[in-house]
Amino acid sequence: IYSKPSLLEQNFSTPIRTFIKHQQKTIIPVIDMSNPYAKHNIVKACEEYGFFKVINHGIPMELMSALESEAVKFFSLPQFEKDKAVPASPFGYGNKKVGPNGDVGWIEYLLLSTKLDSASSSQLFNSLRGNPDFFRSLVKSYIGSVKNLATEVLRLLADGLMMQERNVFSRLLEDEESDSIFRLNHYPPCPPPPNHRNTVGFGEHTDPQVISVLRSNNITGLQIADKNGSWIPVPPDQNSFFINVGDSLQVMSNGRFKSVKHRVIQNSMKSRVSMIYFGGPPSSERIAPLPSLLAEGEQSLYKEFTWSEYKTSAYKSRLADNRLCKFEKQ
Ligand code: GA4
Repeated sequence: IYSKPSLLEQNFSTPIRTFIKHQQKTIIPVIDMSNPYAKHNIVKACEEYGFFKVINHGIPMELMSALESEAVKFFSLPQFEKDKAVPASPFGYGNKKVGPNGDVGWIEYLLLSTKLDSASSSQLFNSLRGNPDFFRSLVKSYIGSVKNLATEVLRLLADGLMMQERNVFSRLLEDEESDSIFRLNHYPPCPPPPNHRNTVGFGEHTDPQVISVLRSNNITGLQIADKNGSWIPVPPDQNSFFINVGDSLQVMSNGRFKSVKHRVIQNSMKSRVSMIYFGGPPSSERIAPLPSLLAEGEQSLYKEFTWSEYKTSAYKSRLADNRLCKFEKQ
């Protein structure tokens, strides 16, 4: 059932009360997972921002900090040791280069498939110095926890939309064939450039998947673009998760939910470390607006495609490109 925004507003007697304040303006929504109104607040946040912070998520801080410190150990190795790791094409260690098409940033990272038991994953972990089995087991429990959080958020989203199938979105991530990715980023400190401009850590882009779950240490850098294209700094919070809508969810909602443009600016003298789970669909999944979300007479804004077609096209694009526009109906 399509709930008209006006109806939703009426249900909002207890709307999103908690916001992150920025320069006297209220912006980034905060979703309290223990609040019975969470489902409505998630719908609203996905519509208005495509981005929100999640608190009372139930994931132990120890797990986040244990993985962070393993990541820090790896990134603190001498460069020649890190260069022994499998390169990030597609999965492995990457330094300064982002993606295959010439994008660069002030960043180094480990990009992993969430299929950690595969032969290629074993090869990757074995190419890392230190204790690969411990590192892998930490990554595994962390991915398990954030995947649960992501699927819970997606179930609440379906609930908030009053959809009969509560798992319409979450099943994509739960599927054995789900093509999800995990990324550990390290933005090393950098001297301010002489022109007083910010150094880009990770250039502006939208995430192609369904949903992304980010956790970082308490160092600033993440910014999201608002409706007018202005950059809004997201105050970091190492105890919480930040969730953003990806291109696939934008399509499934026929543009009702916004795949938020975001970037990371390296303007600090301290290292920023982030870990992001990108929940994606199985390769063969057809990505299209859900019929039950279309109002009477509402047409799909997008041409049909499968996740594998979208990914192929995304990997031919530059980071800042609008990847969905190729799939928009004229
Ligand atoms: C953006 C979201 C994820 O970090 C990522 C990125 C991927 C990469 O770093 O290899 C991409 C980028 C991301 C979108 C367009 C392509 C692919 C770099 C790039 C230029 C892992 C993903 O899935 O898409």
